[in-house]
Amino acid sequence: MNTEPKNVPTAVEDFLPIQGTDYIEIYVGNATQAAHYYQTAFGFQPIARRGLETGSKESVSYVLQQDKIRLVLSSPLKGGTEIGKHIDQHGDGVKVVALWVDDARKSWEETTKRGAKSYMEPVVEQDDHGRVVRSGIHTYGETVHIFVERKDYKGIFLPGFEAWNPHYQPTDIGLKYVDHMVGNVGWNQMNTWVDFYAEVMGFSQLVSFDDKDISTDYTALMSKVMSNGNGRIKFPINEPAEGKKKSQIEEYLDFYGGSGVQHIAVATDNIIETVTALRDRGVEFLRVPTTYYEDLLQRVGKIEEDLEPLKELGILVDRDEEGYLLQIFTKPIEPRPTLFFEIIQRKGAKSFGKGNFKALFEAIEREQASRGTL
Ligand code: TYF
Ligand code: FE
Repeated sequence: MNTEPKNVPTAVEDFLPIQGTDYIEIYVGNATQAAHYYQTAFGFQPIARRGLETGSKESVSYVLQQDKIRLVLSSPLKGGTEIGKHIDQHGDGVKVVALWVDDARKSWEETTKRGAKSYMEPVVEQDDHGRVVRSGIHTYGETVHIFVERKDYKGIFLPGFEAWNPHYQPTDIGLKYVDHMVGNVGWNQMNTWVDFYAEVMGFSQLVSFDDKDISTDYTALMSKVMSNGNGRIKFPINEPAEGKKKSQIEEYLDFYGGSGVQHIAVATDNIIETVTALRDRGVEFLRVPTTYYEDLLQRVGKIEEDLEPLKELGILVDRDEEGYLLQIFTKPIEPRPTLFFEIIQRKGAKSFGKGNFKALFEAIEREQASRGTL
């Protein structure tokens, strides 16, 4: 692993200050049922919606929230739409990673002048609750970033949406914020997108992993983690590498039909409670062999959690110089082996669980083998 900081910003002003992830929009075949899944299984709360009732004739969107995490689930209401084509090409998948900014117009200007391809010129949307400015740029594959400026807005989500407060409101499961979102990009494209985040968005590189970190027996990949100035946005970028077996990244690219978001890592303050609830609600996780737990405490040292529930749930632990982290990965949540979620609890550690790669990637390989795609 290379921990030398690259592209470290000097004292110059951040040209793209970002407050956090504003929302993640997933294009899905059936937003009505997907909303039920994210409420029931993941404990998201219904917040707002847009559809035929609000005069939206082409598409429907449901907005769900859990603490700082906001999901938008969108489906077409007729054939031939942009959303429908996206679903045909990619299956259900992340279209928009929206970033909360103070100035959406400036964000668009600063990034497009540095080479970003515009997705949406700055637009002002208004209703009784104030005004929102949004703009957007393209990133890898068909994925886009939308900049959202909401400092003059008091509404529930965005103009055009109505409050949605159905009877059915399952309890939340303790998910707090988006920790990181990972992009899988095509062969030899990692550095192109690393440069994009550095030059166009002013991010810097936190760490990199290459195929040697991930022993040749395991599906090979390379990864670099890009972060914005205040560290609230972290985007690891993976590319496949040549290995003995078909890279899990290549499998993703084949099924997704190109580059796209591979996983959304969401943070909790109590991973044992959160994962217990997710499992009870039907979410399935990757499992490592129980031998993983035999030498765990020798490897990571003293931890506050009891070993038994970690082992029972299949939660992984890793330590770095600053502390430790606990993490677990869901199986793909779509018919295609593409998008999945990571649940993460950080106890000081700022890293991404490198010590777990071997066990994790072997678990992924077993899944690939069961699909016949290895
Ligand atoms: O985000 C990360 O880097 C970790 C590890 O296919 C990881 O969650 C990396 C690649 C991958 C699955 C997990
Ligand atoms: Fe991750």
